[in-house]
Amino acid sequence: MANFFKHKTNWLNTRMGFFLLVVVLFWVKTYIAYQTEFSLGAKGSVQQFLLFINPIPATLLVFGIALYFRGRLSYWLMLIINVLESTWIFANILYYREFSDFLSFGIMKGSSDVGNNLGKSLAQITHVYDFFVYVDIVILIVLLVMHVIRIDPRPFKRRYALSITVLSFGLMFAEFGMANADRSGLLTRTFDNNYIVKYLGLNEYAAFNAYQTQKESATRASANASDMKSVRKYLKQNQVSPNVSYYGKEKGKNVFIIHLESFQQFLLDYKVDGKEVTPTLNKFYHSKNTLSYDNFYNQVAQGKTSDAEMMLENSLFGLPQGSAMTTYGTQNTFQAAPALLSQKAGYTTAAFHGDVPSFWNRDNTYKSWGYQYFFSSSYYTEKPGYSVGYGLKDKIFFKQSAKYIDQLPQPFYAKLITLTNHYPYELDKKNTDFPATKTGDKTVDPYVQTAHYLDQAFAEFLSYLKKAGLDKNSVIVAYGDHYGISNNHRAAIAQLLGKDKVTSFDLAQFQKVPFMIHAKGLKGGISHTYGGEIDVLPTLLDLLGVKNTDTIQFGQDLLAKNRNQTVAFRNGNFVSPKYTKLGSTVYDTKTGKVLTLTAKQKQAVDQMQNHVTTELSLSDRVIYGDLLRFYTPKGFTKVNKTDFTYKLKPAMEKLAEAQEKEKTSVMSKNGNKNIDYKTDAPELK
Ligand code: GP9
Ligand code: MN
Repeated sequence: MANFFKHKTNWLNTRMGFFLLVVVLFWVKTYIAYQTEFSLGAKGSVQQFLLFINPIPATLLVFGIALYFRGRLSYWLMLIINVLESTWIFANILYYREFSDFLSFGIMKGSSDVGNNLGKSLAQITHVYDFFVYVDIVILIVLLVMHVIRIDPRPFKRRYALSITVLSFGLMFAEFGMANADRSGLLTRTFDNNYIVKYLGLNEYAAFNAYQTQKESATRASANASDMKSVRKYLKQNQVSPNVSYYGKEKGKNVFIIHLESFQQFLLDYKVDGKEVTPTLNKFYHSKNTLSYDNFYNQVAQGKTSDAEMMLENSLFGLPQGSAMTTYGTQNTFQAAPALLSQKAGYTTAAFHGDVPSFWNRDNTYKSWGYQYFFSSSYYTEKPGYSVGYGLKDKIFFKQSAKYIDQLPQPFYAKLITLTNHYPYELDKKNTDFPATKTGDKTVDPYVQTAHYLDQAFAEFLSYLKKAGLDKNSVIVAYGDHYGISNNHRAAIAQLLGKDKVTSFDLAQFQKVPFMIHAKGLKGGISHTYGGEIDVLPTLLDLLGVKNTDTIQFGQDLLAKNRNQTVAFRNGNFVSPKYTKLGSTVYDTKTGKVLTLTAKQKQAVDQMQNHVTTELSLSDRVIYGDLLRFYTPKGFTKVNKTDFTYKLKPAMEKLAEAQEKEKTSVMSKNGNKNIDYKTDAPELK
């Protein structure tokens, strides 16, 4: 064996030869770890290819440092770097096993209350085979010690070392270019750590995370309690009193938040070939027991769904860039809907979503928000054909969610995030029984088909609620998170709206999404008040009679009489009943005409702009500075993330225990049987 090596592989006795051997072994090892230890979800040839090659650039760069050093030292350094790099993989394997996510520097610093209990469980989750990540190092050491590979004492040319460094940077840029072409906004929108590792690799992820953590902790460190004072002062000045005829009217009822993915207001009552796209939602919208809004706007930015969630459950705006859930969801202190409702009114709180839990960092953020349960992909049965795009098809998702809803002690707060009506609006033939629109724009035309499918799924869910008796004691909130058709499709939008062309004003109005609150006996009707996602939490809390006068919320109850109807878009533009301001242009909201302002009008518009800019920047200050750590409303206890686990087994045990203790779940009241959920989903036949 030794002879074989000596004879055949003289090149291994050169510095470059040994370096390449180290790099290749490390590359192969990383790739094996990718495939066996992480679920990165590489789909299609581009992603598979990037996953395969992505360890190379960083490995060349980092291990290449050793080439700048002489003789033995250089060999030593290669091994030391290997130990460090392998330990990074090792630590991530363990962390991922427990949290389905990669380690972040914020967590490693163990700063204050993040404590993920990692230390305690480390021994339990380590497997013997995990140490395989060190195998190549052992082999290399043996080969060197046995002199199978000889150390090359000759000085290594600086030029060559430099070439390797330059090459590694070149490869890194190429890799980033390809990744960004496949997933634009990879680093600016910060969807999911899995994505960064899948596309760029573990080292690049580490570098990006270190940069982000450093930026965050700098702003966090410079913030102080007096910043909170100015926020509170502002909120106090802008406080409105709730509507007495609605305050507390729905006290103690269960709450369903139905997140209608990418669902725009124009879809309601919209017809294609004479057929309603969403007959059930239309009925729901017009019901005398539904409070509906026809001037309700989405206010999201790059964080899309996550921005909507942030606003809905915290009444804090998303950030101008990236996703607040991803960047601040793990570390920051929150006083979100789930925590408020469970602490102040004894609610069980649960989120449901048919995608992986790491997307938008939900698995961490939801703990910070106080969600007791998060039913995500691992809780759902997955078979070929069950999923499309990001995850489970809505009909299957709702059906499988019901068996968990049955088990929640009442009252509960349950958020169900649908998925099928998401760009690119793909759906198989057997689920498509609705005509596409005929604008000729391929992205736009199938939108109504997936919206129709979502409507059918919603109809099935409503039938289930009725069957379970939940229609009587629940408030059902349904809302669209953001646009489905982006502004890049002007011509198609014009056709959909039956206009010759659309102006910027039309596009701003196109940002309306449904917002509906339904409950048995609730005095409904379509309200024309202007509002947006930021206003949902105060509205809901008032309806439930949960005190929120001392909470940090930037929205206002939509039912309040004297509320401010200026709706901020995240870029500082705004809509109001009178004026719509987009950039420097002001429109008359009633007619859509551009206005030349009189001095008096200008004063009014300036005042509104001032309001918008102030609320956005104060909300940002709360998130950037983690200001909620400085202020806890009376009767509220800071959320402790370690109270929650979203791992299937322990979470289900906890739920069983809670059910046994409280005996208020639908199942407890139904002879411990699930409600029979009816669906016409062809996959389940
Ligand atoms: C993914 C889903 C989609 O889990 O929520 O998010 P979006 O792309 O709409 O922001
Ligand atoms: Mn969305």
